[in-house]
Amino acid sequence: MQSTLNISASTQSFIDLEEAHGAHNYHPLPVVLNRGEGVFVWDVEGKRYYDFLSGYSAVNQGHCHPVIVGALLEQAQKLTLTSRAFHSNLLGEYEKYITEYFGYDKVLPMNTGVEAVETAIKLCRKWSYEVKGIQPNLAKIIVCNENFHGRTINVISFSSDPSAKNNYGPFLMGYESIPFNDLVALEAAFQDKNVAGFLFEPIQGEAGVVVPDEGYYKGVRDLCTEYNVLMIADEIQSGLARTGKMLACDHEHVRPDILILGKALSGGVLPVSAVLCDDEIMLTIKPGEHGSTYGGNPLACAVAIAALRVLKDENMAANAEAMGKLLREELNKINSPFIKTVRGKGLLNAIVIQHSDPEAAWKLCLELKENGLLAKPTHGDKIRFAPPLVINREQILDCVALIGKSLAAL
Ligand code: IF1
Repeated sequence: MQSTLNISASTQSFIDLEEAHGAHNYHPLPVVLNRGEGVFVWDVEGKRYYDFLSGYSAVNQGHCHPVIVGALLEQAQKLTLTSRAFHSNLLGEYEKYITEYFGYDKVLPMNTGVEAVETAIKLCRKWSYEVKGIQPNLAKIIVCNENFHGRTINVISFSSDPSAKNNYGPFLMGYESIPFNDLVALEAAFQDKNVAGFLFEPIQGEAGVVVPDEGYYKGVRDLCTEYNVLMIADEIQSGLARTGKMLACDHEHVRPDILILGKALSGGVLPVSAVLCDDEIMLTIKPGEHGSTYGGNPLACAVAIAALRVLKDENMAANAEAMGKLLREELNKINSPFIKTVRGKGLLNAIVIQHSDPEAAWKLCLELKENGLLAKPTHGDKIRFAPPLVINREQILDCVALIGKSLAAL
């Protein structure tokens, strides 16, 4: 297939600026965006695209959702940051709202997803020494092969992805990795009395949208309860209505001991993350033992309340469930020889490409771009299809037609 790379001079000039002055830590698709609204983004040439990545599921509510942007603009003119050295009028209101929304005693507000993962790890370890009674510095956390939980040195210490950890050593200890979706391996790991917690993504995003077997979450919950190990669900990508329920764990009515949120907690407007758990765990951290300059800032509180409210007010989980089912059904009807698998839950989906050309997934994404749909390969042969949760039936059918047309060009 000839993937035409007709990049205009204007687009190229923006790309050249990044190339000259920015770190080369990404390899983006050759498109330069300057506007977003709902399921659409526009490039500097005025061309419109369906966004099938949604900012890696940070824009679940749709680009520039008016209610969320409205909350941002209103609060930005009042008070944006007090630091936690002083109280603000919004932090308590936000904390009440989000803890009642998810049914936990307390929340610890942070900013990026990986900061929330680090916070959850600190809470788990502290609880294991001060409540469970594990000997100091012996706490072990079980993680899954092919995990992705962020990019700090501690978190990549337990990554199994060479590109995420190569030449960043020395790494931190206290982690053991087992296969995802394997309850036998999990119970075997729990025989070690020093296990404090099990950190997992309910659906593995970066690994290419790997959905576990029915009953996995329930099995994890039961084993964690039996062995007094904290069930730590990283719902940064799978949460907030993305998989057709408010949380992926809701598909099996399972309640993690520690819930980690990020990304769409702000609707893609600014970094907001959170760790929720009950008092027995949360109150092991005393004043001065953890913090963050921006954690819980009033601007983030206002934005997060709005972002959470619109998820419910606009029934985005139900729409994600219905539109995701339609998307997978219609993709399977394309019956392309190049689609090996279609998989996902709600609007967190991926296709696995089979083709003699190792660059086929990338070339397909270039073709999709030409046809007005933006998506990006993950780990070579998988392409994530995760549009904003406000997408409607007509738009899904339109996108499937674009995908079919692009596949035909492969
Ligand atoms: C990149 C994808 C990757 C996450 C889960 C924590 C974090 C993420 C389940 C950290 C972040 C982002 C990071 C971004 C690409 C994207 C991603 F799966 F979403 F596509 F990498 F796997 N837990 N995921 O997915 O949150 O600190 O980034 O706010 O780093 O390239 P963060």
